[in-house]
Amino acid sequence: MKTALTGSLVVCVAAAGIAVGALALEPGTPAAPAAQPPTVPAPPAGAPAAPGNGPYGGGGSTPAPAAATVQISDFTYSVPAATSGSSVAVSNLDGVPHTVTADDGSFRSGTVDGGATGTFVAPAAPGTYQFHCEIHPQMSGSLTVG
Ligand SMILES: [Cu+2]
Repeated sequence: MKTALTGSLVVCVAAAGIAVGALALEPGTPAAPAAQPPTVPAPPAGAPAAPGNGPYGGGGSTPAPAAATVQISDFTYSVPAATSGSSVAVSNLDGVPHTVTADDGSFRSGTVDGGATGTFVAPAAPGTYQFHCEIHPQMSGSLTVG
């Protein structure tokens, strides 16, 4: 019995060995696959127009063609700085006519009806110019020309 048992074990071991050998002879994992494709680079970041530079702006860097507008409301002037020699608009928000007339006569808008818009040309020489309304002497303001 003992011998038989041993023989059986041997057979089993041999069988196992054969099985192992068969496994070892089987083709293993295929060779390393072909070179992997290089990492696909991220799509180039195009150069879309930077926001704010489009035709609709947004950056506020493009001044309106009319360099400045004097607003008149409630018999009061709202005066921005003006560029020498530039055209300055006069927007009369009141219901009555006004004028923008330089005290020294260097510029004058003429009569600007209520709700209308007029213009005058800022003096060429930089400085601060006092002006008034020819229709309402109590109205006055100053225009800084640079
Ligand atoms: Cu007036």
